[in-house]
Amino acid sequence: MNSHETDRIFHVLESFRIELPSWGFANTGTRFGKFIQPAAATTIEEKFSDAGQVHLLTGICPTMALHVLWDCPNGVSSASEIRQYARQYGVQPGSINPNLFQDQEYKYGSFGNPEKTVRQRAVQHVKESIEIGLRLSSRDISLWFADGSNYPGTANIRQRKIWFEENLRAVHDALAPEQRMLIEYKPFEPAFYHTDIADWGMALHMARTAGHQAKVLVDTGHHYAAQNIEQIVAWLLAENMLGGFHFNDRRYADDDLTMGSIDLYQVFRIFHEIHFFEWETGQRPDIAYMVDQSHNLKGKIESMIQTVTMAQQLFAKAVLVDSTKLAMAQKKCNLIDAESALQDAFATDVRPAIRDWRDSKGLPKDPMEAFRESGYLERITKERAAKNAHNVSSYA
Ligand code: RM4
Ligand code: MN
Ligand code: MN
Repeated sequence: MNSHETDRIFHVLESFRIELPSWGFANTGTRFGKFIQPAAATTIEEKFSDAGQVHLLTGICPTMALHVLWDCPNGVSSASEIRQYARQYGVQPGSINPNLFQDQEYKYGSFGNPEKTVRQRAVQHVKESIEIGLRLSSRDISLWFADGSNYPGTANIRQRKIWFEENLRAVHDALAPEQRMLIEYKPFEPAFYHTDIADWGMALHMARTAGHQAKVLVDTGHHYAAQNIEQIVAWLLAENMLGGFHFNDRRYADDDLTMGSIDLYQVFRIFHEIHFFEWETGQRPDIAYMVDQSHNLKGKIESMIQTVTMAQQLFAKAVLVDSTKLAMAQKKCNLIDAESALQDAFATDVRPAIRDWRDSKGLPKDPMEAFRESGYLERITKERAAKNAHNVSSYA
């Protein structure tokens, strides 16, 4: 790697930040069962503490996403406690995720529920989440809806679309000017026939209908296996509608596997579209990079460090694509040169440059090694083992 490339990497790493999910530190599982880890976080304070460790060692995770039902049990009055933990552990509250899928009332949906009182309750919950966001000075409200139906003919799809439009407008109206609303989509699960916001086109429509502070959130696990995610990213960038990502990997469906564990090149191609957009337009899109993973079998903090360092590597590799050469090759339909521009960058070992960047910031060159040497895991395992023997949180 030449010094120009190292400079490029140093430059992009300055601004690359990725948010950690609070639920990634708690005991989670699959619909078949949960495997308890003695070191898993059992309280919101422990989640902040664990996220604080990841940030301390990597330097690029200053925020943690909160799930309202799991992390703010007292609604808006949970805010002061959370602010205190944020101060104590050096990680700020990140996106606020309302929970519109777990209560019994949501059996037939939330924003699309045929029962008006349930729809109102769901809207109220999102408004409360917006208020929590305001009190925590957190900007983004992330909306994921489990709404849908399991059997043909059982739901009025067009009517539900209208309810979604109305309710999304209503909650958008409650946003403060500095807040944003991110709308996530997912093709199936838990609904297995139709999902109300099933793909990026529907999410885009809903975001546009809701108002100018609404954007689309791309969860990389929420696509059919063969879908071209980077094309979706390119289109959303072109439309100025890409609000953020939930990163995770998958082999089959929404597997929530570690980012880059199955298809590194996919993530690289996504980052490339973003860098290429910036190079071409001179604009810096406002994208919230977030992790949405639950590790059932791997150690929670270690897998989070693994994820974050992988994200950083793939982001750095993507910036090495020679955009000038690529644009020229595309224009001339020089297919092999265009394709090689991506492949050459992907093949570059950026790890030495990233280690040097960490060193320049006073961060450990190898965050995983530093974590293993810190004794943190041994300490929390001792402290939490007894609590974890009885404490199982829900799926995340
Ligand atoms: C969903 C979706 C949401 C996440 C929930 C727990 O599949 O990815 O973003 O909040 O899971
Ligand atoms: Mn998600
Ligand atoms: Mn998901």
